[in-house]
Amino acid sequence: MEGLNTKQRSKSLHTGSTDKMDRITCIGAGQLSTKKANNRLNRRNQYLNYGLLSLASVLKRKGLAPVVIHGHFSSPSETLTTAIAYGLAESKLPILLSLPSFYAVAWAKEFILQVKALLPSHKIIVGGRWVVGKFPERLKELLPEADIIIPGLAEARIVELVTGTRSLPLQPSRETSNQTSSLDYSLLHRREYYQPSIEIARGCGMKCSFCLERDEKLQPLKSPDALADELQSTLLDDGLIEMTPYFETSMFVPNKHWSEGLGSAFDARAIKVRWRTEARVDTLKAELLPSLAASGLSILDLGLESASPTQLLRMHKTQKPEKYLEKASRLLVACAENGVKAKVNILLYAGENDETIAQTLAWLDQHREAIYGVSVSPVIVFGWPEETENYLNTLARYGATRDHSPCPGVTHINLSEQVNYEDSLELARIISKRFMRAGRYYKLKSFSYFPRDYCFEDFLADMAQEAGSHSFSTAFLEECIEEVMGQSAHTASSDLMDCQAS
Ligand code: B12
Ligand code: SF4
Repeated sequence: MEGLNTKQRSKSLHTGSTDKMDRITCIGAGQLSTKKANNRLNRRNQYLNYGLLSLASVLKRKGLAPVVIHGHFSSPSETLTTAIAYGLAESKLPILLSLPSFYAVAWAKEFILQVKALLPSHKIIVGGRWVVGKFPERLKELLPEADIIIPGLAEARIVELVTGTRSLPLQPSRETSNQTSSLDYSLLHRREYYQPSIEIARGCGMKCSFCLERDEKLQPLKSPDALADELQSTLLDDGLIEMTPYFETSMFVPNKHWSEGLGSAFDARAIKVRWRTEARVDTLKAELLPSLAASGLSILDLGLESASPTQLLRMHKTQKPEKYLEKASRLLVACAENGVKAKVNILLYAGENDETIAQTLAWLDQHREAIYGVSVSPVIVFGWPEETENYLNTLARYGATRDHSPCPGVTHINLSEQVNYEDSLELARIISKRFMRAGRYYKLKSFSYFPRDYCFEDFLADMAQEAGSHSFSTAFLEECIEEVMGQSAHTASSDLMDCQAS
């Protein structure tokens, strides 16, 4: 495995041969608070904006000098200070500001105002297709100080945008560039702290009613050789927590040739890596698990969503719920047999009632041995009013009503007469706690989202400070510690155990 020198990398980002006049500052907008409970643990999540990193990688390949800085849960001013250290003030090129979700808009607004106060002539280009949608003018109303707002994917036009911003209209582009790009992690500020994402496919098109990728055509998987080459230039072996990449795709549908090819591509390069990906329960073939596990598949996120046939039909998740659930069972068994940890995602949907919830719980209980953890959320409606009206009307047919909007673009709903918005949050917490324990929660998060220097002791200390606000169980903490830390568990200080009380 190629051992990359991270100190050298960040030094070249700061001072290297790059003329600071050519610096392109790419900012991943952060959040002023978290989507879920605004507690310490949720604020530790370090979500990589790999769409932005993809754009920066294109710019670098064209000879420009981008740097990618994430706001995460830092203040806009702190992020601006970092950008200035990278040469923002001396640069003549525009700033790229990426909005990964509607929750990031308030942060972005503050950031733009601060930039404009300090550097009034600097242009700011804003993008992020999940927020801009088909209505850039709506976002412009919220961010009037932004110079240009760009809808859609942007690899094919980013160079033009950065080097000739004035001639561009505020119109949706017809271009698509739905190909995955290889990500250059050397452009990422504090890159060594991120668990890497490798993009292996875009699109999906499976028509689930709640999902924005429902009509985006699925692209072919990146070839095993291209994936292995990208991994080789990405992975660091540096004494921090092991790098365990996430292979990003909305729908992982490999065939036998791809699954076996991955193992061969890794063997040819002597790559040993534990990786994670996400799949539907009814499209990933259980018989591929042995070869995928042999090439390092360790965690599989499964969008089961529900085990109530009624709810599955309402979500348009499947037309044949019984078959769907059968396939899900088979896949879970295959995961367990091959040592792959299955994390199951559950969506509480419109029309939910005692019966539908009982069906889902009974199914999860029945498969408990094969499930490593469960993550539960109520459905949230995202989008501008023009985009969501029809969908909200559809949900109303199942008894759902609008509850409130915590910020523009986000609508929380009462799922039914029986389950209002607050109940849905409580239900989500109860189900999560029933199937997710603290140790496993840490392992799952640390595999992909916690910074690579955030160890289990830090987690336990954070957890103890805010006992009670978590979506996992803190019962059987001693066993959890043993599961995560093995025999050295007994060295974990006993006062950490006090938080078991919650
Ligand atoms: C993978 C994924 C994640 C990953 C990676 C996120 C990431 N930022 O890349 C993780 C797990 C970390 C994640 C986390 C969250 N996610 Co998410 N995620 C997705 C998913 C499945 C795919 C995203 C994707 O398409 N990436 C691929 C890249 C290539 O596309 P891209 O990021 O859009 O980037 C392209 C364009 O947008 C554009 N672009 C982007 N930035 C800029 C900037 C400029 C200047 C320009 C010109 C263009 C441009 O160019 C890029 C390259 O072509 C989607 C959609 C889905 N099917 O559910 C949800 C989705 C985007 N996530 C969502 C949410 C809500 C979240 C969270 C808030 C949830 C949470 N638990 O807190 C966090 C927020 C994370 C954060 N702060 O970044 C919502 C967003 C809803 C909304 N409209 O607000 C979505 C749509 C899912 C849903 N519920 O419907 N997510
Ligand atoms: S399978 Fe997943 S990514 Fe595809 S439309 Fe359904 S929820 Fe969205």
